[in-house]
Amino acid sequence: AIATEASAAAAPRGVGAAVGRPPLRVGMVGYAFMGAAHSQGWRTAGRVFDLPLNPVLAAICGRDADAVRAAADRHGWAAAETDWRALIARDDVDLVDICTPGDSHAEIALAALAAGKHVLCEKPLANTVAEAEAMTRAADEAAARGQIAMVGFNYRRVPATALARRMVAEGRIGRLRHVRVTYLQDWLVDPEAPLTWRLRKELAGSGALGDLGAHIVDLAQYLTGEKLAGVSALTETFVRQRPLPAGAARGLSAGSADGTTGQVTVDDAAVFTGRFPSGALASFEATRYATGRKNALRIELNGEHGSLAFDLERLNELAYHDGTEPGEHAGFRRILVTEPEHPYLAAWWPPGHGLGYEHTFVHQARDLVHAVADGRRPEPSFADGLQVQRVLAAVEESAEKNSVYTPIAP
Ligand code: SOE
Repeated sequence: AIATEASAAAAPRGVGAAVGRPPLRVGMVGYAFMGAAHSQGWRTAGRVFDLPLNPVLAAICGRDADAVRAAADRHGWAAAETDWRALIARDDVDLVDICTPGDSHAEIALAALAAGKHVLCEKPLANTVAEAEAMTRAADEAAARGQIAMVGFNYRRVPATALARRMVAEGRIGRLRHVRVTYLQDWLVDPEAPLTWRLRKELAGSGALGDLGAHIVDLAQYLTGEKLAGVSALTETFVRQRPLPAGAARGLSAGSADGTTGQVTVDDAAVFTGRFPSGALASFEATRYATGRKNALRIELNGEHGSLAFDLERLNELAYHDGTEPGEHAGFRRILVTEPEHPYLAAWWPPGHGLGYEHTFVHQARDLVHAVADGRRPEPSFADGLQVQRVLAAVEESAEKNSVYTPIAP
């Protein structure tokens, strides 16, 4: 046979590897930004990675019949439902993927686990610690029946952050002293930006704290392998009244104002410091008001023997300083994280042909499929999601008390 240009040069190593394997039939609730990102993950994982089960996009669910049908067609889902209970009841759904606002996470996850389904739930796990506790209890009971429950902290699945985790665990930076994390966006800088669901406590739970802070708390704890012992925090809501969206406001800034305003009931920004059990100090900043910063997640770890730094805007790179090198040639160097030896990358493109944001969702789907096939508790588990929720609650409590140091139950 004559190799075509596509097959000879461009095909990723694992193309089609899961096709023909037993199916893992996914039902997804939600079809906005995260729904699109997760669809991409489910659609692609089995075409790139050699998976034991082949993800099948069985059914997608949303309240608006026309919109969910259009989303099903656009993203490749076989069926569309308008009631999540009907989605859970379907015999052709093995796993329920929850991509809705936080106010419905607990109810959907509990029902799905009770119905014998595996569950993937977007972050933050829930809107309150009590909900997250109930979800974790249900996940533990379901685990005994062989069901899997995972929370979607996708930034663990950037090859460079996974490599950083590996390097910390190998002891390459030694005893940890500092963790410095910021997650900066600017989509609320305009005081006329509409009051979408993300700005309403009853729907979103909290603001920048739960949306962005949850990511950086999880990432910091994942990279260090430690859980925060306590925090001191400040939060602020800079603009307290905003125009109400006229229609259904989707995404980060869509929707048009009709003249009436409503109250913002969540934080716009959260700044906090924390202590790890090892004695390392951490600082965190999560904001939607960092003018010019679109999705800027940065983390730096300083240890006794070296440092690691990651910047989501350069996600194929990891900066590493080996402090044991002679001062003469020491300094941060850039590791281009595109080698087949790096996490996730053996299945993708040749070295130097980088990945992007969407691939974190492909890797998330890949890892979850393996966990389901192996009957293994995946990470991050619901218990991990609950612990992050406890950190968020401690941040709120500390901020209410003007930054009083607030311990976090282990
Ligand atoms: C909006 O702030 C948002 O989409 C978050 O909800 C996501 O979790 C983050 O990855 C990107 O920004």
